[in-house]
Amino acid sequence: MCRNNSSKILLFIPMYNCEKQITRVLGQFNEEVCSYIQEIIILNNRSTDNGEQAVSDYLNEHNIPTCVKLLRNTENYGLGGSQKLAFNYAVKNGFDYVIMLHGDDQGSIEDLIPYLKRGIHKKYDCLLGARFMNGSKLKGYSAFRTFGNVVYNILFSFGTGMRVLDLGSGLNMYSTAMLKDKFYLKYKDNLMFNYCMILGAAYYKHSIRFFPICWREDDQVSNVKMMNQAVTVLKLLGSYILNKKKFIEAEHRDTPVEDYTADVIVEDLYQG
Ligand SMILES: Nc1nc2c(ncn2[C@@H]2O[C@H](COP(=O)(O)OP(=O)(O)O)[C@@H](O)[C@H]2O)c(=O)[nH]1
Ligand SMILES: [Mg+2]
Repeated sequence: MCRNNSSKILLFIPMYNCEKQITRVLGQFNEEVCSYIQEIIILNNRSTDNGEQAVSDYLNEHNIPTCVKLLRNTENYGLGGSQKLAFNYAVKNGFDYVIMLHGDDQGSIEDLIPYLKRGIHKKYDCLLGARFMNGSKLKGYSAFRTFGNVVYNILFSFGTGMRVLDLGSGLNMYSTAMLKDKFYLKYKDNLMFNYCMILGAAYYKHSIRFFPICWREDDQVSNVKMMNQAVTVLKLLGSYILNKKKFIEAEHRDTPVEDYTADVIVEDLYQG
């Protein structure tokens, strides 16, 4: 039996080569947190480490008080591809909201709980975790990296005409009502998917609320190639500003994927 609350909420954890951190992420799902979440899916994006084993061992030894599934993507779809897969899954399975929490333990689901408690998520299309606003806490980020992010937030704020406080943290929540028409399918499949989501939100005038989060970088390995990404992101913003409609309708993937699919590896049903 799965949990039953007023809104049906899916939480997904994109996992790629983070076997050391993933069990710490799973350790965040205590009774209170799980009282808001009907199902957790861990999406293994074809990791080359033992993340899957770490997850299934953890599930054997611990009891997470909600339904948990471990899925393995048919191919490595990139972080954006995993997000699309999770969005599609949420829409198809009748969830009202979908939360993303990165698998490498940089953030905490606890930061979102006060908003769920007060039902604030129901008033917005997106609740987006922000690393660079009043109340946020950063650990292990260099001043240069923080500065760069703040500059990009300002550029995107000008380019989109809405206040952008983070272009893509690892803790976000979306309403599936807004995702239903799958406007995101042609966005980039890599780490730049979230930048496209911000531009899409500006175009479609989604209602967004940023909320402060704690974000740490201790033993995680970031796959972001900073300089390379900085240039590509600017080009993305430039092409949006030049022709918004064209940007929204364009194919942004290098290799379009017909269908984002995954196999269920472990299914841990909660006997509430
Ligand atoms: N880099 C990368 N991360 C992925 C992929 N699929 C899922 N992820 C997860 O996405 C999250 C973000 O990736 P990461 O490299 O840590 O980027 P950063 O934290 O934004 O610097 C992590 O939790 C990864 O485990 C993928 O194909 N590539
Ligand atoms: Mg990370």
